[in-house]
Amino acid sequence: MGSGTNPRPGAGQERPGVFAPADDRVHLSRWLPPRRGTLPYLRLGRRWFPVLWFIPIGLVLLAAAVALAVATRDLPGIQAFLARYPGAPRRVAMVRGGFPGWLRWQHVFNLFFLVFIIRAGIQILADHPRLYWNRNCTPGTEWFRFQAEVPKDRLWTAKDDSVSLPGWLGIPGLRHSIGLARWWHFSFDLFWVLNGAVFYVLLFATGQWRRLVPLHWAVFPNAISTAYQYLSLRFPANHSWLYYNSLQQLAYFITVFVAAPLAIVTGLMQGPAIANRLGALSRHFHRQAARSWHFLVLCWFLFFIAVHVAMVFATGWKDNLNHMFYGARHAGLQGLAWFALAMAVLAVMWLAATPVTLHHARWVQRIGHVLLTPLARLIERGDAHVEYRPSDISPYFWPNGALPDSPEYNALVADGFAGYRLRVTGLVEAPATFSLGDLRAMPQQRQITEHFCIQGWSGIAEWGGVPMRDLLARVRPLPAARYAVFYSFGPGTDGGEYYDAHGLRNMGHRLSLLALDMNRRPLSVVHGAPLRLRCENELGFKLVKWISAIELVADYRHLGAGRGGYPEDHEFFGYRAPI
Ligand SMILES: Nc1nc2c(c(=O)[nH]1)N[C@H]1C(S)=C(S)[C@@H](COP(=O)(O)O)O[C@H]1N2
Ligand SMILES: [Mo]
Repeated sequence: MGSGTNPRPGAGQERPGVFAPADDRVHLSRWLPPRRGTLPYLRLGRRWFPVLWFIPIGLVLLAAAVALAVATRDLPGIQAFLARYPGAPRRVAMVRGGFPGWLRWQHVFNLFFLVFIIRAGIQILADHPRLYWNRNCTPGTEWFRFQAEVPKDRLWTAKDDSVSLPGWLGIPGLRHSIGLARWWHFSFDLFWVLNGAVFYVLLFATGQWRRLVPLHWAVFPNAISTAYQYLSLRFPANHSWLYYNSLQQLAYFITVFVAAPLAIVTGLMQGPAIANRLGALSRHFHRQAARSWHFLVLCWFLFFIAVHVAMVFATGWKDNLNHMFYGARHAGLQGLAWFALAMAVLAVMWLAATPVTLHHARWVQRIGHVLLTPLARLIERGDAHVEYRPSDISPYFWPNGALPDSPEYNALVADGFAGYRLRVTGLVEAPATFSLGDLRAMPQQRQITEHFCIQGWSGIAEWGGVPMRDLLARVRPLPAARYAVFYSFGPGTDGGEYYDAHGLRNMGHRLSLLALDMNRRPLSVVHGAPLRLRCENELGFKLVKWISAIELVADYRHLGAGRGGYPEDHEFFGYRAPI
């Protein structure tokens, strides 16, 4: 067991002994049991179609297109078209010097980063294996899923809905391993964006941009001409050393200047701290739209990679590999050798990613934390919030987490929470307990806001209750107090009580709320009765439900495994989660 096994002396003064031991690696026996999803399905109108059908359909269409192109190639009209548009504009701009070293290295880095971004991205998707064009995530309204329909006869939480992936595909494959997958996804995003930024700069500094940026309208007919020539199986001459044909140019241009920026924007827009900054825009370009577009960009990348690699090999693999992996126009097998070496390194990294992540989960979390916390801080700055209209309230709101089932909690439910007392203790001048009546007697605030679950679903609800700033004013934090720790009656996924810590500054935010009501009714047990936290610039896991006590502390490192909360300790989530 790792360093987080035992609560250190003085730990959790408010709730001694509640901390379940959290290890620094993943134990399969203590993780959520595996659950297989379905094959991917796409909804067209009211019917669901298996996505795999589209592969044979696509191949049949491709074969038909090839047959048509072969049969028509010698028709005079076609010949005239091909003569007029041979495959690239006549005054095409050429580059000098072929493929310089920086470009070749960036190409390899880009490939390496993208592979892990894609694998971790699919893992993230598997935590809520449904995509929607509407913002409410109501079951049945998805356009894509790889999970069965949501059962209606029993409580089905978002965690129940998550599915396992094979470890060679996802990182690390386990069900609800999104905490670890996000470190991979975001860390490699960072590398990928830096690599891409250097690429943009060098591209325009060196004239290599001429390869990628179309300068004539004639690229469109020329791209059609190129596609036709490929389909007719008489390929145009390969001039890649000097310039790209119009089809290549368009494909690369879309990938570099459309898909890549779109991936970044739609990724960022899924986080509450960014989405809540967009004001009116977020009404239309909401999280689920961003998520769907993010997935479509993934589909483009997968399609691009498949066609790109196929064409590299079909259009003169020896020269092509020499261009991009050896930097020579014509050479022997050097390009192939370097390519093979890159693929071998990639294969080793590919195979190592999942086992390393499972065995050294805390290190993955630590490294990710160091790389990404400065960015998380930046994103959290300022007052990000969007409030909605009553008509925006979601008809369905996914439930999440394991319900409390202790005798203590059940007794409270049985008497309608009449015996409930919220204890607020720790580094405060005036420790206090509050009954629900006391809390309802304080000034109440109502807010209609969007909930962002880390797993991917979201929903809008109206929350009512006591602003945290008013509660804090009552107990008067001591100068040393820096965090408010929220303890829960509910258990975490791996046993022991759920808890989470929040910086006091954020707790003073206008919309940080101790909620008693959801949609103008007292909280239901499923959604956190009698009391839950709302904090609108953080992901859902930080919004503790079934709150039993609040403790103000100077530091959270002595609590549990010291990462600032239950999912942080046990599921390797990040403490700051604005995205
Ligand atoms: N005590 C406790 N609070 C919790 C959780 C939990 O498992 N236990 N899950 C969190 C997560 S991951 C989310 S998304 C929200 C879900 O709130 P809801 O059930 O009202 O949708 O509660 C958060 N608060
Ligand atoms: Mo969540």
